[in-house]
Amino acid sequence: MWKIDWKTTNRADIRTFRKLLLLSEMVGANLRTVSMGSQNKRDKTLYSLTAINGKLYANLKGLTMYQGERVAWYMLAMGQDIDLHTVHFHAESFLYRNGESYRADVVDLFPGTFEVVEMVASNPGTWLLHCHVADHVHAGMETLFTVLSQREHLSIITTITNEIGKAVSRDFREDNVRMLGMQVPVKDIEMLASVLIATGVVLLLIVLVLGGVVWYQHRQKKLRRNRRSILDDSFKLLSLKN
Ligand SMILES: [Cu+2]
Repeated sequence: MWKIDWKTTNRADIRTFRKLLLLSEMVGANLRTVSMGSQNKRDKTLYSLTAINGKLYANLKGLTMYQGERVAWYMLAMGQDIDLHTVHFHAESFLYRNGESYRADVVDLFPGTFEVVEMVASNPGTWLLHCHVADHVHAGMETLFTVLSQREHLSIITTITNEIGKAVSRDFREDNVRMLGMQVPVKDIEMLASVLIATGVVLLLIVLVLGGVVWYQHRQKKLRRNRRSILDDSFKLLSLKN
Protein backbone atom coordinates (compact mmCIF):
# COMPACT_ATOMS: atom_id res chain seq x y z
CA MET A 1 0.00 0.00 0.00
CA TRP A 2 1.21 3.55 -0.73
CA LYS A 3 0.41 7.00 0.65
CA ILE A 4 0.63 10.49 -0.85
CA ASP A 5 1.09 13.84 0.87
CA TRP A 6 0.70 17.05 -1.13
CA LYS A 7 2.22 20.25 0.25
CA THR A 8 3.37 23.63 -1.02
CA THR A 9 6.50 25.43 0.04
CA ASN A 10 8.77 28.14 -1.32
CA ARG A 11 12.35 27.99 -2.44
CA ALA A 12 14.46 30.85 -3.72
CA ASP A 13 14.93 29.40 -7.21
CA ILE A 14 11.48 27.81 -7.56
CA ARG A 15 8.41 30.00 -7.40
CA THR A 16 6.03 27.33 -6.24
CA PHE A 17 7.36 24.02 -5.10
CA ARG A 18 4.95 21.16 -4.71
CA LYS A 19 5.78 17.94 -2.94
CA LEU A 20 4.47 14.49 -3.52
CA LEU A 21 5.29 11.64 -1.21
CA LEU A 22 4.70 8.16 -2.50
CA LEU A 23 4.89 5.74 0.35
CA SER A 24 4.65 2.05 -0.17
CA GLU A 25 2.99 1.04 3.04
CA MET A 26 3.58 -2.66 3.42
CA VAL A 27 4.28 -2.51 7.16
CA GLY A 28 0.68 -3.22 8.18
CA ALA A 29 0.45 -6.18 5.84
CA ASN A 30 3.76 -7.59 7.07
CA LEU A 31 2.69 -7.32 10.71
CA ARG A 32 -0.47 -9.22 9.91
CA THR A 33 1.60 -11.94 8.26
CA VAL A 34 3.92 -12.18 11.27
CA SER A 35 0.98 -12.44 13.67
CA MET A 36 -0.13 -15.58 11.83
CA GLY A 37 2.93 -17.35 13.27
CA SER A 38 5.96 -18.83 11.55
CA GLN A 39 4.15 -22.08 10.72
CA ASN A 40 1.61 -20.30 8.57
CA LYS A 41 2.18 -19.80 4.91
CA ARG A 42 2.27 -16.14 3.96
CA ASP A 43 -0.99 -14.84 2.60
CA LYS A 44 -0.07 -13.59 -0.86
CA THR A 45 -3.31 -11.63 -1.16
CA LEU A 46 -2.00 -9.18 1.43
CA TYR A 47 0.61 -8.11 -1.08
CA SER A 48 -1.98 -7.32 -3.71
CA LEU A 49 -2.96 -4.23 -1.68
CA THR A 50 -0.68 -2.00 -3.69
CA ALA A 51 -2.02 1.50 -3.18
CA ILE A 52 -0.65 5.03 -3.39
CA ASN A 53 -1.26 6.85 -0.11
CA GLY A 54 -3.75 4.17 0.78
CA LYS A 55 -5.83 4.76 -2.36
CA LEU A 56 -6.38 2.29 -5.19
CA TYR A 57 -7.32 2.83 -8.84
CA ALA A 58 -7.11 6.62 -9.20
CA ASN A 59 -9.13 7.39 -6.09
CA LEU A 60 -6.47 9.75 -4.83
CA LYS A 61 -7.61 13.36 -5.27
CA GLY A 62 -5.86 16.70 -5.29
CA LEU A 63 -2.82 16.16 -7.52
CA THR A 64 -3.40 19.35 -9.48
CA MET A 65 -0.81 21.77 -10.81
CA TYR A 66 -0.71 24.28 -13.62
CA GLN A 67 1.17 24.53 -16.87
CA GLY A 68 4.64 25.96 -16.44
CA GLU A 69 4.73 25.33 -12.72
CA ARG A 70 7.85 23.74 -11.29
CA VAL A 71 6.84 20.78 -9.20
CA ALA A 72 8.79 18.35 -7.08
CA TRP A 73 7.71 14.78 -6.40
CA TYR A 74 9.04 13.21 -3.23
CA MET A 75 8.80 9.44 -3.46
CA LEU A 76 9.45 6.95 -0.72
CA ALA A 77 9.04 3.20 -0.95
CA MET A 78 8.73 0.81 1.92
CA GLY A 79 8.34 -2.93 2.11
CA GLN A 80 10.33 -6.03 1.33
CA ASP A 81 12.35 -7.30 -1.61
CA ILE A 82 9.26 -7.95 -3.73
CA ASP A 83 8.02 -4.38 -3.26
CA LEU A 84 10.05 -2.85 -6.06
CA HIS A 85 8.18 -0.06 -7.82
CA THR A 86 8.73 1.79 -11.06
CA VAL A 87 6.89 5.09 -10.99
CA HIS A 88 5.85 6.15 -14.48
CA PHE A 89 4.62 9.68 -15.24
CA HIS A 90 2.48 9.94 -18.36
CA ALA A 91 2.81 13.06 -20.55
CA GLU A 92 5.56 14.59 -18.40
CA SER A 93 9.27 13.99 -18.16
CA PHE A 94 12.24 15.13 -16.11
CA LEU A 95 16.00 15.33 -16.37
CA TYR A 96 17.73 12.56 -14.48
CA ARG A 97 21.22 13.51 -13.35
CA ASN A 98 23.55 10.65 -12.57
CA GLY A 99 26.89 11.76 -13.92
CA GLU A 100 25.34 12.29 -17.34
CA SER A 101 21.94 13.95 -17.67
CA TYR A 102 19.20 12.20 -19.55
CA ARG A 103 15.48 12.66 -19.94
CA ALA A 104 13.23 10.07 -18.34
CA ASP A 105 9.66 9.49 -17.24
CA VAL A 106 10.15 6.47 -14.97
CA VAL A 107 11.72 6.38 -11.51
CA ASP A 108 12.85 3.09 -9.97
CA LEU A 109 12.04 2.82 -6.30
CA PHE A 110 13.65 0.09 -4.25
CA PRO A 111 12.14 -0.75 -0.85
CA GLY A 112 13.32 1.67 1.80
CA THR A 113 14.68 4.19 -0.69
CA PHE A 114 13.77 7.78 -1.41
CA GLU A 115 13.80 9.71 -4.68
CA VAL A 116 13.02 13.33 -5.56
CA VAL A 117 12.03 14.35 -9.06
CA GLU A 118 11.66 17.96 -10.14
CA MET A 119 9.83 18.77 -13.34
CA VAL A 120 8.17 21.63 -15.14
CA ALA A 121 4.54 20.59 -15.70
CA SER A 122 4.17 21.29 -19.38
CA ASN A 123 1.30 19.30 -20.88
CA PRO A 124 -2.22 20.36 -19.88
CA GLY A 125 -4.56 17.45 -19.22
CA THR A 126 -5.28 14.66 -16.77
CA TRP A 127 -2.61 12.01 -16.86
CA LEU A 128 -1.83 8.63 -15.44
CA LEU A 129 0.82 8.07 -12.79
CA HIS A 130 1.35 4.40 -12.04
CA CYS A 131 3.73 1.65 -11.10
CA HIS A 132 5.02 -0.21 -14.14
CA VAL A 133 5.13 -3.58 -12.40
CA ALA A 134 2.21 -5.39 -14.05
CA ASP A 135 0.96 -7.09 -10.87
CA HIS A 136 1.03 -3.78 -9.00
CA VAL A 137 -0.81 -1.68 -11.58
CA HIS A 138 -3.43 -4.40 -11.96
CA ALA A 139 -3.82 -4.38 -8.19
CA GLY A 140 -4.57 -0.64 -8.19
CA MET A 141 -1.20 1.11 -7.91
CA GLU A 142 -2.18 3.97 -10.17
CA THR A 143 -3.52 7.48 -9.82
CA LEU A 144 -4.28 10.57 -11.90
CA PHE A 145 -2.70 14.00 -11.81
CA THR A 146 -3.99 17.09 -13.56
CA VAL A 147 -2.04 19.86 -15.25
CA LEU A 148 -4.26 22.91 -15.73
CA SER A 149 -3.56 25.01 -18.81
CA GLN A 150 -2.59 28.64 -18.26
CA ARG A 151 -6.07 29.60 -19.49
CA GLU A 152 -7.79 27.26 -16.97
CA HIS A 153 -5.47 28.46 -14.23
CA LEU A 154 -6.28 32.11 -15.01
CA SER A 155 -10.01 31.37 -15.19
CA ILE A 156 -9.88 29.69 -11.75
CA ILE A 157 -8.04 32.70 -10.30
CA THR A 158 -10.56 35.04 -11.98
CA THR A 159 -13.48 33.01 -10.61
CA ILE A 160 -12.05 33.08 -7.09
CA THR A 161 -11.37 36.83 -7.34
CA ASN A 162 -14.91 37.45 -8.64
CA GLU A 163 -16.46 35.38 -5.86
CA ILE A 164 -14.47 37.29 -3.22
CA GLY A 165 -15.51 40.58 -4.89
CA LYS A 166 -19.17 39.49 -4.88
CA ALA A 167 -19.03 38.49 -1.22
CA VAL A 168 -17.45 41.83 -0.26
CA SER A 169 -19.93 43.88 -2.30
CA ARG A 170 -22.83 41.82 -0.86
CA ASP A 171 -21.68 42.73 2.65
CA PHE A 172 -21.52 46.41 1.67
CA ARG A 173 -24.91 46.25 -0.03
CA GLU A 174 -26.54 44.79 3.03
CA ASP A 175 -25.25 47.84 4.93
CA ASN A 176 -24.62 45.77 8.01
CA VAL A 177 -21.76 46.10 10.41
CA ARG A 178 -20.71 43.30 12.71
CA MET A 179 -20.64 44.66 16.25
CA LEU A 180 -20.51 42.77 19.55
CA GLY A 181 -21.25 39.56 17.63
CA MET A 182 -24.40 41.03 16.05
CA GLN A 183 -25.21 42.28 12.57
CA VAL A 184 -26.14 45.92 13.14
CA PRO A 185 -27.56 48.11 10.36
CA VAL A 186 -25.33 51.10 9.62
CA LYS A 187 -28.18 53.56 10.32
CA ASP A 188 -28.46 52.25 13.89
CA ILE A 189 -24.75 52.46 14.61
CA GLU A 190 -24.90 56.07 15.88
CA MET A 191 -27.81 55.29 18.21
CA LEU A 192 -26.14 52.11 19.48
CA ALA A 193 -22.87 53.97 20.08
CA SER A 194 -24.76 56.73 21.97
CA VAL A 195 -26.54 54.15 24.15
CA LEU A 196 -23.23 52.39 24.90
CA ILE A 197 -21.50 55.69 25.78
CA ALA A 198 -24.42 56.82 27.97
CA THR A 199 -24.44 53.45 29.76
CA GLY A 200 -20.69 53.76 30.30
CA VAL A 201 -21.08 57.29 31.75
CA VAL A 202 -23.91 56.19 34.08
CA LEU A 203 -21.86 53.23 35.31
CA LEU A 204 -18.87 55.51 35.88
CA LEU A 205 -21.04 57.95 37.89
CA ILE A 206 -22.44 55.11 40.01
CA VAL A 207 -18.91 53.88 40.75
CA LEU A 208 -17.78 57.43 41.65
CA VAL A 209 -20.79 58.01 43.96
CA LEU A 210 -20.32 54.66 45.72
CA GLY A 211 -16.59 55.37 46.07
CA GLY A 212 -17.41 58.81 47.53
CA VAL A 213 -19.85 57.33 50.06
CA VAL A 214 -17.32 54.74 51.18
CA TRP A 215 -14.59 57.38 51.46
CA TYR A 216 -16.93 59.73 53.45
CA GLN A 217 -17.94 56.94 55.85
CA HIS A 218 -14.32 56.01 56.39
CA ARG A 219 -13.37 59.66 57.09
CA GLN A 220 -16.22 60.15 59.55
CA LYS A 221 -15.24 57.01 61.40
CA LYS A 222 -11.65 58.21 61.66
CA LEU A 223 -12.73 61.66 62.94
CA ARG A 224 -14.96 60.07 65.58
CA ARG A 225 -12.12 57.87 66.73
CA ASN A 226 -9.74 60.86 66.97
CA ARG A 227 -12.30 62.91 68.88
CA ARG A 228 -12.82 60.08 71.32
CA SER A 229 -9.10 59.64 71.94
CA ILE A 230 -8.67 63.43 72.52
CA LEU A 231 -11.48 63.37 75.08
CA ASP A 232 -9.94 60.34 76.77
CA ASP A 233 -6.56 62.11 76.97
CA SER A 234 -8.22 65.24 78.43
CA PHE A 235 -9.98 63.19 81.11
CA LYS A 236 -6.72 61.47 81.95
CA LEU A 237 -4.92 64.85 82.33
CA LEU A 238 -7.74 66.23 84.50
CA SER A 239 -7.68 63.19 86.76
CA LEU A 240 -3.88 63.46 87.11
CA LYS A 241 -4.16 67.16 88.09
CA ASN A 242 -6.76 66.38 90.74
CU1 LIG B 1 5.01 -1.31 -7.96
